Amino acid sequence: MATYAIGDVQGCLRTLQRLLRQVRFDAAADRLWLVGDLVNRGPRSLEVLRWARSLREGLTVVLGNHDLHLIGRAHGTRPPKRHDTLEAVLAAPDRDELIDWLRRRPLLHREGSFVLVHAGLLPPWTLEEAATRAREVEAALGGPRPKRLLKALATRKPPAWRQDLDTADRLLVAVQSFTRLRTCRTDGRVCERFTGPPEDAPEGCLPWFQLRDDRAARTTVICGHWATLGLRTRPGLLAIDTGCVWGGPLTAVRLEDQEVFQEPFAD
Ligand SMILES: [Mn+2]
Repeated sequence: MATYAIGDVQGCLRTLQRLLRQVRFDAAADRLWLVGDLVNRGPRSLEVLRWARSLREGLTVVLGNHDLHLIGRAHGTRPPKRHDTLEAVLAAPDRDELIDWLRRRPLLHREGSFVLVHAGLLPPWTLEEAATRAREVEAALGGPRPKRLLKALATRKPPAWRQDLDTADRLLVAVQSFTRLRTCRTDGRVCERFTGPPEDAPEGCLPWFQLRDDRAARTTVICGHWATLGLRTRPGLLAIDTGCVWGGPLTAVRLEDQEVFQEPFAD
C-alpha cells in the first residue's frame, strides 16, 4: 500500500490516467491525495469530478480556488470567467451530486507528519490554528446554507489577518490563505496580485513557506497552486504544481519514500 500526492489536475484527465498507470496505482490498496483544483481551464473537468467521487475513501482532496469558483458558479454567486471550461459540469445531469460532494471536501487535511492544503499556510498561524480555521470554513461551506459564504467570497475583499476579526472576515482570510496564497509580507499580509516565480516577487513579498518553519514541527506541507514556482521539495515542503494545464507535466510524490513521478501533458 502506498499514498501518492498529486498536483493540480484542472481537468487534465488523460495526463492523470497516464500518471496513475506509470505508478501502477491500485485503487483497492493505494491511496491518493490531491492538492485541489480538480477542475477548470483544462478539457475534462466533468470526467475528473466523476472519477474523483467514485474513489470514495481512497481519495483525499482539499479544495482549490478553481473548485470554489465552480461551486460559486453552480450556486449563482459567481459570474463566468473568460477562460472557464466548466460548462459541461454545469450542464451535467449529475451536477447537483457532484457540486454537493465537492463543497463537502476539506480545506486542510492533516495525517501523520503531513499537512495537505491547496495553496499554503498563513505564516502567523500555528498548525493547530490553521486546522481550526479550516474546520470553520468547512462547517460554513459544507453545511445547509453555503450561499452566505459563497456570496461573501464573490463580493468582499479579505482583510489582513488579526486575532480579533469577526467570523465573516475570519472565513474570508482562511479561504484566501488556503486556496490562493503564494507570497506575503513578514507581518502575514498577503501579496494578492503576484502570480510569478518567487525571484520576481515585489519588494517585501516572500514565499509563504519561507516565513514558516514547519520542519521544526516535524511536519511536511504538501501544496500546489503555484505553477510558476514549479516542483519544490525541501525539508518541510512538497510543492507539486508543475503546471499541467499550461502544458507542463503532472507530478506525483509517493509519501512513504518521497519518490517523484512525472507524466508529460497528454490532454
Ligand atoms: Mn489554484
